[in-house]
Amino acid sequence: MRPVDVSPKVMTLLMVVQGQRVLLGEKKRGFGAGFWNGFGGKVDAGESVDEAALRELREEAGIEAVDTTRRGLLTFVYDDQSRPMEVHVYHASRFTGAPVETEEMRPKWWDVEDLPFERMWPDDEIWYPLFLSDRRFAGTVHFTNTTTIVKHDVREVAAETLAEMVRERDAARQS
Ligand code: 6OG
Repeated sequence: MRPVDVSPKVMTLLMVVQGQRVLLGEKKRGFGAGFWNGFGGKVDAGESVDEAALRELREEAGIEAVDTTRRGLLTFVYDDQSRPMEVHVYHASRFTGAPVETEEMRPKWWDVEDLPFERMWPDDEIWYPLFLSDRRFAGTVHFTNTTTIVKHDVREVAAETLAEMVRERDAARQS
């Protein structure tokens, strides 16, 4: 019998923040359709996580970020899906091009004081305050029925701790 694959799906998530405004996209299809979210998706074979973050932003919003930084590492565990998700969260403030609607996403600028949390993944309310105040963060969120949070341990971490966690995950994937 083939062993069950429980390695996490490695994903990216990038939000562009300019002063008081955040660029989000309304997901038009697939996992999380109907939710407003940053831009991202699966890391392809042979691609670094950083490269994937830029590619997904390009594919989903038609823009090129020029100053991305890593901000968070989130693991999502679901009781109704076979594999957890490892989401690498990025921040950018500068980009070239103009956001356009794509097959996947409808982009729109939101005021940071007026984010549509009722139409976003429920974990966002936990980590956006850290993200928007330029902190680094990490942790695991456990879901039941895909979207209900059962428990979480997301917390602020030092930049060096985040970098070390990322190095460990990279090494685990390559082994
Ligand atoms: P595709 O299926 O389009 O990638 N994602 C989440 N984002 C937030 N904010 N919260 C979650 O809570 C999420 N679960 C997944 C990762 C899906 C995109 O959705 C993000 C990817 O950017 C559970 O390839």
